Amino acid sequence: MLYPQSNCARTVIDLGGLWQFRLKEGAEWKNIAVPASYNDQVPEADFRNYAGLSWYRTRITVPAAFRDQRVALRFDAVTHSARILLDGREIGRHRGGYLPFEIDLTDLLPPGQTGELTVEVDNRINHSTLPIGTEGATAFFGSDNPGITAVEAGKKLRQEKGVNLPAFDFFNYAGINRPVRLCAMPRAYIRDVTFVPAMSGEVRYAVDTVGEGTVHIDILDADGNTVAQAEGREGVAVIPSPHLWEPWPGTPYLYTARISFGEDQYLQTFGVREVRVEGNKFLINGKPFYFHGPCKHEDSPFRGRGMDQCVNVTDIQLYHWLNANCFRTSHYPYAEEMYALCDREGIVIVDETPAVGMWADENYGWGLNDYHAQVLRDMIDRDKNHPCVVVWSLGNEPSTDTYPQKAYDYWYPLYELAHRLDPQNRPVTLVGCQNIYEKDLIVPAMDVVFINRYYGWYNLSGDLDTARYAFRMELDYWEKINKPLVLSEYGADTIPGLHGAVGEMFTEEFQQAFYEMISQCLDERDFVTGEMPWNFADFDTCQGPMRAGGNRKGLFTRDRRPKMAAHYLRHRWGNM
Ligand code: GCB
Repeated sequence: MLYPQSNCARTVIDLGGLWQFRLKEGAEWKNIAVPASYNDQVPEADFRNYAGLSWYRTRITVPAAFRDQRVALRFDAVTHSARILLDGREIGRHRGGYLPFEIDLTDLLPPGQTGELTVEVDNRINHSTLPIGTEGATAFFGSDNPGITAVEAGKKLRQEKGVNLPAFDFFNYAGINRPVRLCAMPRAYIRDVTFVPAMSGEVRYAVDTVGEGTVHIDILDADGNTVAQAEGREGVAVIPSPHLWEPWPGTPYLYTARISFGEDQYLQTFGVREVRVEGNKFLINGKPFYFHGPCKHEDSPFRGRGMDQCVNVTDIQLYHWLNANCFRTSHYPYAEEMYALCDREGIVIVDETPAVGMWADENYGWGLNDYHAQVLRDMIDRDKNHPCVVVWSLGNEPSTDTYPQKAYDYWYPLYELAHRLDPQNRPVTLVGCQNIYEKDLIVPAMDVVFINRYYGWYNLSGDLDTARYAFRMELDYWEKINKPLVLSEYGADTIPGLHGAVGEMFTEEFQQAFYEMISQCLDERDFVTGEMPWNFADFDTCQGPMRAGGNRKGLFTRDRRPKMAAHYLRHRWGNM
């Protein structure tokens, strides 16, 4: 789905601002900011902990000037599912909280008219959603002491109340998290574009259109000069001696394709770069690439998971400060603005579906296969043209060792599907949990092995010498698999300002010593192609006995102040 664009043929009206919000049936309507999560905008426990349907409303007008145009209402993300009503009548629905959807308004609200728009939001998570909820059975942290009569009775009561218990470690922020826009374009229009550039300068392309017309393409360099042209809905344009898109610290050179179709026009940026796995190397433009940068969350004070360009820019500038070159969109696709920014800044992205929390049981995958495939399809469709995206991640930390064959049967078809869907055929991974790795069939079957490991934190806690010994032993195992390996999470909760001459867990000294120890193990191995600490910044989670004010494994605090370990990694990565 194309990102909304204002140009000589198209107009976009941003519908962000103050809307009205009702948390539940019968509650009063309150002012609420859009886009942003609703949870932290009102200081009431209900807003934080609510599980169920809520409603947003505002009035929208289609300008009279949009006569004879196609008009669409575009939601970049409503978490986790949405029902859209116009003057009380349902006009659309969408399942899934991190990808865009569009409703054609052309015949529903004529130019010059105003209507009341209602967005019904459902924030509930369970075995039929991505990310997954535990269905009230067990909280993510805390064992809920199975078997104790009174605790079991409490769990039952909790389940009846209808609470959200995430099977994942980030706060279940909900609402209209990303922009809402009214988009006008000619009736005969460009529906989608696909670009597959090669280092030779050959750019394969396809343009999907609706209505009558012919397609013409001009490819412009960064100075606006036309360097190639093509005619027709698909074909090849050739850029003579192209500038390559290179990740930081190289130059992330971007071209723009100006696509004309009848009266419509769309400008698509793309980069000329190739991504490939060869033996145990990950290659960008034929050169070995070493991933080094912390994983992220979309998380900031007040707005929760709400899109904010200022936060995005600040974060990416801090990646530059860190001398980092990448992140993973743990644990869901991010706002489209972030990918466009990373295209320009040369920050490489591992793009992840929201499949997190898939624990093992007899009924592995809870029948999510088709829906998961749809989400993967929509994510690849949305992000396929971004040069910054170099790996697709099918999901995070499913159980893969309790029912190894069931896990393989669930995930392998998704792996194949990702390869079939992606016109650029990027490498695919599934991020593995710390587990009985010898039993795991699916994680080693990926193009690049991504493993999350917490030696010295969740296990062998605090004893970094023993942790080093154990981690080295596991690396011996992976060395034999002979694929590129990325340590895709490792980290230690750290309270900023907590110090110790002897660095114990939670001190800044411990966090730094932990990273020094792991770095030492990684530096010994040739097949290791990346290190992605957990996490860029402290972030909000649901409350629990292991979370004091959220997850504190950030290299930065939640308000983006560096801890000691950030200085250490900045120095390490600066010397790479
Ligand atoms: C993990 C998860 C991540 C958690 C992290 C932690 O393995 O992938 O979502 O936040 O561990 O800090 O426990």
